[in-house]
Amino acid sequence: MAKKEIRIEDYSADPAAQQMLIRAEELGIGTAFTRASEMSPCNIGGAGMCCKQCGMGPCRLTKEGAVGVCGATIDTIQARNLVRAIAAGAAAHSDHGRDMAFTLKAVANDDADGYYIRDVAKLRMVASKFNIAIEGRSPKEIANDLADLYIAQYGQQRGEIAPIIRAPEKRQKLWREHGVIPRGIDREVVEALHRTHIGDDQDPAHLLNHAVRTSLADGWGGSMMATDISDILFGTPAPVLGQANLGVLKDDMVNVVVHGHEPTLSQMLVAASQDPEVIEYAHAAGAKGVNLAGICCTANEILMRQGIPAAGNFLHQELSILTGAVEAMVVDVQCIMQALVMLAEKFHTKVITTSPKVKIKGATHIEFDEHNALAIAKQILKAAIDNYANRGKTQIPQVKESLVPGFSHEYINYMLGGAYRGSFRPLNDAIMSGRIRGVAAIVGCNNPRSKQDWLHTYVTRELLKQDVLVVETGCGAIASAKLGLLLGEAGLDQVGPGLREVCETVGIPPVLHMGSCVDNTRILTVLTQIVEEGGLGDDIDQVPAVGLAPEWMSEKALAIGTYCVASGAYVIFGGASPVSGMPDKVSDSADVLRYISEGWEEIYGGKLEFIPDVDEMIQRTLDHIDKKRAALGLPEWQPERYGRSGDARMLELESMSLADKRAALYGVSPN
Ligand code: SF4
Ligand code: MSK
Repeated sequence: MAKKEIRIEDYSADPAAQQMLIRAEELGIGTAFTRASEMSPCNIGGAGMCCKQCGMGPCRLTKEGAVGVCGATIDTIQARNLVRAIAAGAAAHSDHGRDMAFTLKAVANDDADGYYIRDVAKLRMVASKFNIAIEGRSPKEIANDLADLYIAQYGQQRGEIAPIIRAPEKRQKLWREHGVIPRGIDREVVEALHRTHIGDDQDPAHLLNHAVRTSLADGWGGSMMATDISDILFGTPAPVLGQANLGVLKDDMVNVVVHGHEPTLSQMLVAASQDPEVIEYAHAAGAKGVNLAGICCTANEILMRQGIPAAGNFLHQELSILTGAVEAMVVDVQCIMQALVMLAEKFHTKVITTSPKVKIKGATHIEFDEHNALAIAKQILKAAIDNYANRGKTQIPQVKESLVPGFSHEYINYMLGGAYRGSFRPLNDAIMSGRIRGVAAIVGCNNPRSKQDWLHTYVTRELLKQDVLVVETGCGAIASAKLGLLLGEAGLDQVGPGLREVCETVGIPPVLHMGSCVDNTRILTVLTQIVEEGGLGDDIDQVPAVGLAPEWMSEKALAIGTYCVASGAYVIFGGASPVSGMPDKVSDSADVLRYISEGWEEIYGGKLEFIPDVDEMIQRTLDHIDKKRAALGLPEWQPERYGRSGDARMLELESMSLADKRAALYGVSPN
């Protein structure tokens, strides 16, 4: 059968990406986009029907009633594969949190040159949640205790991890009843690996119960702690002007792209790039200075705090090197493609690995150490500057958009009432009245198996038209940024009338950028605060809200999806299900699929579904929101009731004669 020809426009919805893909084609260079189209996914492994847990396999279960050499059934194999993926995702996020906790400890003990406690208010707020004494103590004393507490969550063997107390009380009780509160973060990840070893846990429901516990160790544990400490050390995000897309790279500057996840590295590179010594060094090399730009979640970390531009999301990592204008791509952990090194060899770009956990053959390794961070950051930037002279022909797409990121839950609380009356009340009221129909969190990665950014932005736009307030994190947020949806009023002509009124009144964009992928915990906090504010039920599963990851690809996404489900949310993933099985061939293969949807819904009120059809994804989101509204006794969504106040009304009045205006405002006849 002839292979279907793929056009560049089918690879990405982003014009900057399209330009770079044309360049790649001209230069005969492959990218993740072309590799994905050349390599079909394995339909056995992809459906979760392959087990390689021991040397008797791999076993591929493709026939009705088939079992592995050890007798494992397809539902056991699928559940095991899913548990392992969730454990890997939880491990990645939580290990990030662990490194942040060690950095906090070092800062508290004057052993981390260049780092400071920037947000003392957040430090005091978080510490007081755990009954750490704050009055009469210095920030470093408090930080030392908090760091000790957080570090202890990893090795704790019994009891409950401390941050779980931040969930609604009813939810905590439910988790206790089902025995899924994590005892210690490392313990749950280790147990996930143990249980899925050959000859261990072979009851799918029991295995999936542990998947929930492991994911909670991520969402209400490692990730939440990572977010807390990032805010304490680098500042809690508040709105700031930024830019996104490859057009942020500069022809006359040394371009350093920082890619990965941990802000300890990227924040220090920001500081070093502004150091007079480094700027002088760049000038001496003939450049105007050092231009720092981010990729993936590290981009979000520095974008939402300092407004450092984002060169793009996950699938932009290769494309940025293809511009020929990147002197160094500095990476730490997670979502870094090995292909970068081979690609960089074709240009002058230096790929610099920095984490003791991540080396890539062929890359330059300059190990980062938080105890000596500023000096190492300067060394990295100088290596990039030295490489400026090797730059050849460049092609930087002149495509970029402005955006306003930085909507932490603290800022949302503040923006809804100011310093003295900060509150979630206006948001709850807007949902209760129907001005806002519900909330959607659209998060997660890019995946070259679907057109880059298209699913993200299509779902976002369609939900905005339906008065659904959208919050975003990770690569999804950068997708919306590239489309101009994160810029105040610029996106308001695309939203429903009720949501528009709210955005105009509060002065916010219709899509709120809430951070990186560990910052999905901010969304958990927002949902908890909505519950605590009152009027929308007494637990997260009652809030008219849905989580979506239309272009997911990483194991971390599966961990995030699962902790959101366990927290009570309906979560929809786009693309292929890793536990789909082949229902036409294997009769029991739908068990796991059913369990993570109907089974989890029965227990937790949230469910996980994989829906490849985008319109169905949107419809199910709206149906769920409306179902939750009805269950709360809220009025049906009636958009025609809104849209005649706020800026729209002011503009309408402005165009009227004085007499008509009086009639409209006071009911006085023009005659
Ligand atoms: Fe096959 Fe069982 Fe070994 Fe898996 S654990 S590879 S199903 S024999
Ligand atoms: S970086 S996990 S591709 S969101 Fe967090 Fe983006 Fe997904 Fe990596």
